[in-house]
Amino acid sequence: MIDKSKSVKCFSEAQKFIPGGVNSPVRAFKAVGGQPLFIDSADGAYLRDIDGNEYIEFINSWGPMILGHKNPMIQEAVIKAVQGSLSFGAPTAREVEIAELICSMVPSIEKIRMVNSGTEATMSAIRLARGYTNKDKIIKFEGCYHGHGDSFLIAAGSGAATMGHPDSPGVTESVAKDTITLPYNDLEVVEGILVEASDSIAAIILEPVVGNMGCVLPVNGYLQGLRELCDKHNVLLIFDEVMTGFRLSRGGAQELFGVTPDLTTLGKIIGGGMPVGAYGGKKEIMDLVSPSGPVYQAGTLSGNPVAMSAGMAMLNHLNENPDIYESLEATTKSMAEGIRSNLNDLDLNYTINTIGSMFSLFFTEKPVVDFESAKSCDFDLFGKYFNEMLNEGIYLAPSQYESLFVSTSITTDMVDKVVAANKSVLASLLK
Ligand code: HOZ
Repeated sequence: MIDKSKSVKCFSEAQKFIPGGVNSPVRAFKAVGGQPLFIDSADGAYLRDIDGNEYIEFINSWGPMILGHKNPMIQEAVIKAVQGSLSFGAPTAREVEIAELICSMVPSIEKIRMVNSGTEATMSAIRLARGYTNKDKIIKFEGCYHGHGDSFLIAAGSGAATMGHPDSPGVTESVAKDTITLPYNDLEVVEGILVEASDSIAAIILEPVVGNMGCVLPVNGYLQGLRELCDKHNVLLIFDEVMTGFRLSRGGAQELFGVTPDLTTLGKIIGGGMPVGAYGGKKEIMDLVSPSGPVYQAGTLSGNPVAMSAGMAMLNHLNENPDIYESLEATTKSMAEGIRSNLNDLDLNYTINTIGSMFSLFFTEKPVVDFESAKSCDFDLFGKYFNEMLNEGIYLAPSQYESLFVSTSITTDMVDKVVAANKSVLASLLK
């Protein structure tokens, strides 16, 4: 057994001063029945905890550390920016450069506004959609997670589902009534609602590939079908690409699937891992944002010079090295194939979903295509599996409702280690 005593002590201290001992719920390991590790540092594909244990990791700050930790290029950019001060609350040329770069990389984005988190991005995007269409309601899908804005904490995935509160107390009835929740991957049900009520619906928001009920892919034609329905019924289509943006391809899921949303929300990857979010889309819609238009949204730390510099280094690198995506996909596929062949030798119900560098192993025999099927997993087995993998030095996402993210720092040897650990852990759990 590895020594986690410093983490144990830190967690007990943390619980005195921080609700649940953590600043974001999934990290508490509550769903897997364990004890959270307190991280000291990370390098490449390795996380190091305060007890000095090292783990090959697949969280990567929930996506943005696509180049692994301590990337020298990004660190250099940050150090240089810090030397010029931490924040101005006034415009910088760097914001213009990164806006131009993002507009050139993401097909649907003609104008973009920086904010500080994915949550801010989605809250602002639906306000804008309401301002543009003069309609109040939005459609979201069960198990999709769009941050912790009130309108989205209804049938929400990620930590909300993990903690057993997909509908959060504190969200007023009057807010909740403006969010229509529907099952993911079912076009017919969307069409039914739009035929009935499109006069009151401003936008459909979704994760084009879901990362927050585990990794769940859109079925063939689903994204195209939503695009057509939105056009037909005068409803905006918003892709929440906080997880998929710059991860599935340079232009995100929208480029991969060839479907152009009206608005896109982006997250921490555009800050190279620093706290950043953004929303962007068609000029005609974005020009309604203040000060060019009346839809208000603001923030002193928006476009922060340090975060913009880190993001610029990251995005330039991804833009100039598109082969990264093929190699990330190859690594992820080889891990998935190794695990599949292990599991076929065991008496175990499972489903693997993978796309690009996103990956989920679900302990269910059902294909996982929506929240209902994700809920059918054996969560007890997942908790045991997670903790045993941790003991083997492999840090997975501490919830069945989260995707794994592969970074370019994962080597073939590491994949072999993960596949071997997966086999021995599951064989012993199923004995
Ligand atoms: N809700 C995040 C993943 N989908 C987890 C955030 C965190 O704990 O950092």
